Amino acid sequence: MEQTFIMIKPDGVQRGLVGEIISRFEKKGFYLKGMKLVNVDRTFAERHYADLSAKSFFDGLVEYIISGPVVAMIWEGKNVVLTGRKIIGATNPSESAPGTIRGDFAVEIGRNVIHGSDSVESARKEIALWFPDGAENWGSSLQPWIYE
Ligand code: 3AN
Repeated sequence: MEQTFIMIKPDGVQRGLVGEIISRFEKKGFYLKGMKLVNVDRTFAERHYADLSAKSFFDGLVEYIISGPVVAMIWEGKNVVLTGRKIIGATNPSESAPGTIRGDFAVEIGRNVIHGSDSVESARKEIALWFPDGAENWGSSLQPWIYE
């Protein structure tokens, strides 16, 4: 089944939003397949955000991501990449709808609490970068109540 990479950024960890965010993905019906609290170094952060290296905000973005521990996760489920982006909300919190994570908990684009892969291909690359040993293998006995 489809997987996505979700990262709770340093502001989300420092503000005590880890449980709230995990809860939203769990309650939706997605499965947590990998999770770690980790401090990434500059080189790693630059690799994660390599596609944005030409942007004016790149240096600030890297500083932000290395400023404290992040929670890196693999979530699995039907259409989890796209649905995960909807749960997260628009990049700029002033445009993200109430009810989304950024809509409910963020004000600034440069402190927007959470990252989610933007495509199945990005998810594959990001999971390989953050979880080189892959995901955990477990199935839930409740699956028939969520998936046909
Ligand atoms: P998303 O995280 O919604 O996929 P991207 O990939 O365009 O958005 O941007 C990655 C991250 O870069 C954002 N989460 C945000 O932290 C930061 N970012 C994007 N645009 C800006 C901006 N204009 N100013 C500052 N930071 C930005």
